[in-house]
Amino acid sequence: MGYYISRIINAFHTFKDNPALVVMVGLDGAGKTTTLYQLKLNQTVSTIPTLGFNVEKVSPCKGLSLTVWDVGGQEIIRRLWRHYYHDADGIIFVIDSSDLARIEIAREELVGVLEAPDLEHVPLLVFANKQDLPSAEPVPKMIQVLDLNRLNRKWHIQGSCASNGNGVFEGFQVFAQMVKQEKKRRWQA
Ligand code: G3D
Ligand code: MG
Repeated sequence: MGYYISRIINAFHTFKDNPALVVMVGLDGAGKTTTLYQLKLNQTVSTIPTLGFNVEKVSPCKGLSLTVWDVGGQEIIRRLWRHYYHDADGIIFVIDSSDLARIEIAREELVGVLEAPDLEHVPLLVFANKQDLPSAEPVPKMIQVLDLNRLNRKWHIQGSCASNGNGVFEGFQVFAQMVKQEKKRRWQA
């Protein structure tokens, strides 16, 4: 078993009887599938194609269930997403930090996701991906562009390079802690 996956297993182990349901979204090409691959899945990612809408479902370890899809679709597809938000404990947003042409579209999609009533209080992890590319905007710039400081929820941004795994484990570890705290807060409420 790889070092990283065993660390992620530890991070999510406390959820084993009540898995954290996490949605991972981002524009196509942002690096979601590559990020999943870095979790060193020893199982096939199952892709469920519906009308113009591919959903990947993955449970890389006990305690973590990930549902992944591309945002940036038409309104009709946007309505389908809501079905997947239900009961989510966390959101992971993956963005291509080097794709300046689409950064504004990505920002709008993130705003749309965060407006979903089912996701009102859930923690957000942003992977500012493709940090290896010379044209990538650094993390502080991505915080500014995405206006993260204005969010009224727990969030964390992690610079990453999904193709070599840099930052992927670190991001998941911080995220697991945030999800844990939020679940606990809700149980106590
Ligand atoms: P998606 O699932 O969000 O649509 P993918 O995105 O994971 O399929 O990635 C889209 C393309 O970006 C892939 O290249 C992938 O290898 C590349 N990519 C993903 N993460 C990184 C990264 O951190 N750095 C760099 N340089 N490339 C990355 P292809 O050529 O297969 O389309
Ligand atoms: Mg993909």
